[in-house]
Amino acid sequence: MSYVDEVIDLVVEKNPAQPEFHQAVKEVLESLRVVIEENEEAYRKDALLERLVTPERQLLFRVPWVDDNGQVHVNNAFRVQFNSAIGPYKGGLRLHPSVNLGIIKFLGFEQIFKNSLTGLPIGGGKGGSDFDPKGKSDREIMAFCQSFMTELSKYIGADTDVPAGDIGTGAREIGYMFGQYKRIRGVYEGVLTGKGLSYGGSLARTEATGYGLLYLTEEMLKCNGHDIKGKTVVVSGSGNVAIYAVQKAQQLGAKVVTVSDSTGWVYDKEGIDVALLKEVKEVKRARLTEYAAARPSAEYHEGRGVWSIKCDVALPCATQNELHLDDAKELVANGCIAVAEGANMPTTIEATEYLQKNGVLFAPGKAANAGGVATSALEMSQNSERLSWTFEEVDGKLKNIMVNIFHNLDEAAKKYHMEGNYVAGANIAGFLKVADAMTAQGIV
Ligand code: NDP
Ligand code: 2IT
Repeated sequence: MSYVDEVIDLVVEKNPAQPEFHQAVKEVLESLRVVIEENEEAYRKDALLERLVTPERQLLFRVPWVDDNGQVHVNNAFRVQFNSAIGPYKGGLRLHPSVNLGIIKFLGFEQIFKNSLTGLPIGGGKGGSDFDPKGKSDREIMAFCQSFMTELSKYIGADTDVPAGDIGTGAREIGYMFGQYKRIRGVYEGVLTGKGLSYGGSLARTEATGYGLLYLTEEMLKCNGHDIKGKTVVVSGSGNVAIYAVQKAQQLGAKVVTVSDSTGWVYDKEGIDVALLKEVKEVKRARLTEYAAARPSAEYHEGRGVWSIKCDVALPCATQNELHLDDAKELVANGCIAVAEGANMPTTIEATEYLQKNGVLFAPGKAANAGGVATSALEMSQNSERLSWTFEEVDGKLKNIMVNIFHNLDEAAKKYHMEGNYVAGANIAGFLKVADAMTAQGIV
């Protein structure tokens, strides 16, 4: 049996009931086959793949907190420190009821390659909790964040592990966590990114993932003879990534006609009104029904349906496995030319293969959404030198990073005779740097 198949089987056997983790490992290892086969003897001897798929450290802890009625709740929390070959662990914290160890491991595994692709010195990690921030008061959110950080603070630090936001964790949560870390550890350092601007945050971090997604999409389209200008775009999600993807797409001259949340979706034939979307989602923390109620050109639909709208470009920006094979078929039938993943692993393996087989340009999340973590690394640099750069400076570096990422994928795919297969390109380019660093550092 080939080394790749052996390790995939091992992962499935040793990590039962973690389907998302299996999926992420399969997707990466399958596309590394050619590279692994070239070096099979050396990699096997060093158990390089077994080490790559096994986190360096996994922290599981309980988070007790008190609600506004005096009732105590207990949540499960996780921090998976996956791989530190090229830098301190770096990756977000997800707060969502669906969070479990398998979800955090899939995200942490993806993060290794994504962080490598940025070209910056950051290793892979991820964390979070099954806490549901929806409907909680500010005091309840603070109580949870403080209790969570009371335990997490023992394991992180500006040079060891630097968490950030993800689903359910935004500026408010990062603020409460930073305050508690500083209080417990007594150190003022860049231990978290996505901080507020008044206490060490970076300009353009809020916008970075969505903007970066569009910079990469623009470059991918350009290199394939298309222009983002004038294109019709469908976006899923309406959180941090989706909002700034909509904004940048519009700035580049595209028309974005959809957004969604976990209960429904909006089709706005006039194009999404970003100011209204921000008011509904960032200020009021309300549902999309409020957007539709305030906007005569918008239709609201319950359930899912974004991918049924005719478009040129589709940008899944909500969550994992939200774009299925049937959706891919509908996109192709409607003439979609490009899909770029703002979320982590939003497209199922079958849907990805269908899109690629049918000539749709496909940019995987670990490349397309790397602008968020790349800008987090820029926040770390600013914290280290105790300076803040201007918005234009950060945004300019972000754009360069995204354009470079695209060319690195493109070249890696060409080098291994898979031209246009950006999934393989991303996995290969991300892997080679990590494998080289792991090999150089010996058996650790
Ligand atoms: P937010 O919490 O800001 O927004 C998440 C959005 O996705 C909301 O609209 C939410 O709807 C929707 N959503 C979440 N879970 C589900 C679900 N199970 N089913 C349907 N809709 C869902 O998160 P972000 O925008 O930060 O993250 C979105 C994606 O982007 C995630 O995959 C994340 O890992 C990824 N990502 C984020 C980065 C960042 O910098 N923030 C960087 C790189 C990737 P509702 O409000 O109803 O729950
Ligand atoms: O998935 C991701 O890359 C993030 N949630 C951002 C991580 C970070 O450290 O900024």
